[in-house]
Amino acid sequence: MKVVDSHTAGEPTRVIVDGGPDLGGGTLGAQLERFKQEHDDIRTRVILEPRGSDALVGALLCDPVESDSVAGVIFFNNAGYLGMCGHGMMGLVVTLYHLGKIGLGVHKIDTAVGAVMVTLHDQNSVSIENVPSYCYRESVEISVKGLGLVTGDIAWGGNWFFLVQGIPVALKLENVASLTRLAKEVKRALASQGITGAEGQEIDHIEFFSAPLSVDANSRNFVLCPGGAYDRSPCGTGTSAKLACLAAKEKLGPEETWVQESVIGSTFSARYSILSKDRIIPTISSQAFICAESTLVVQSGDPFRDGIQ
Ligand code: PYC
Repeated sequence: MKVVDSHTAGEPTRVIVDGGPDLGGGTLGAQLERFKQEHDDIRTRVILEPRGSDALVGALLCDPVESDSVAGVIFFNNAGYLGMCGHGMMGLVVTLYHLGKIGLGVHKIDTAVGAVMVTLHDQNSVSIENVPSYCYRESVEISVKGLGLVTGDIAWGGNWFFLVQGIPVALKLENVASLTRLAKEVKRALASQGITGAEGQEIDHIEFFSAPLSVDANSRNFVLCPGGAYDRSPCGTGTSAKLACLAAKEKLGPEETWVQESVIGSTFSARYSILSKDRIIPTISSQAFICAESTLVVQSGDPFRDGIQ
């Protein structure tokens, strides 16, 4: 299997460019379901140690579904499958350019949750127009072990997020272990108190916010991903969820710039346009860099051929 690795603001993406599973066509939602049911060993082989790591997001390059799209993609990680992934989409776009499959300019890419318009400005600089995003519930109170009463918003940005401002631990790299523990408690509390996305979906991303460290940013975040790893980037879908909440509270106007800083200090620049009364279209910009072009090998007798589970 041939893969190309990149990172977007520090968060890694591995694109399967050749030798991936044959998912037989149809919508990307149907192909994702077939991937999950029939080829989950490929997900674990690509993502888990010893070939991958918990932080890695995988992207299976697929044929486009819509006639004017340049590619399709299915995202996955150490825990399962993602409808959309912002940093991963930027990684995919620089990968397609690196492989000579697209040029600079505007392109459309199909995902399992809808088509996404992307603009490649130069070999590393990408903007993505994310899927419609919205704030589902504001100021939801939950009781969390180790934190007490916590108030947060629930929003969709291509994945489900619980967004909390003001955690009593600084959003710094040296606090990642404590932040991860607290975010897991928040996730557990949401599940045990029956708090879900709009149609009962699990809220599988937890996002903490604080004031930024850089004078050029508006906010700093820490994002817990579904498999327990933290996002090294400011999280594309998480930044989209944040914009949806800011828009709902009239704290950021259409086309105003919001700079979101990650827990490692990398940034995404973001803005939105209005789609309808309660839906926005976020545009997220950053840089992604190619790190490796590799062939994943499985030797006969390897007890960890499908990853360390
Ligand atoms: O950038 O949307 C994102 C993302 C989701 C999980 C990790 N990164």
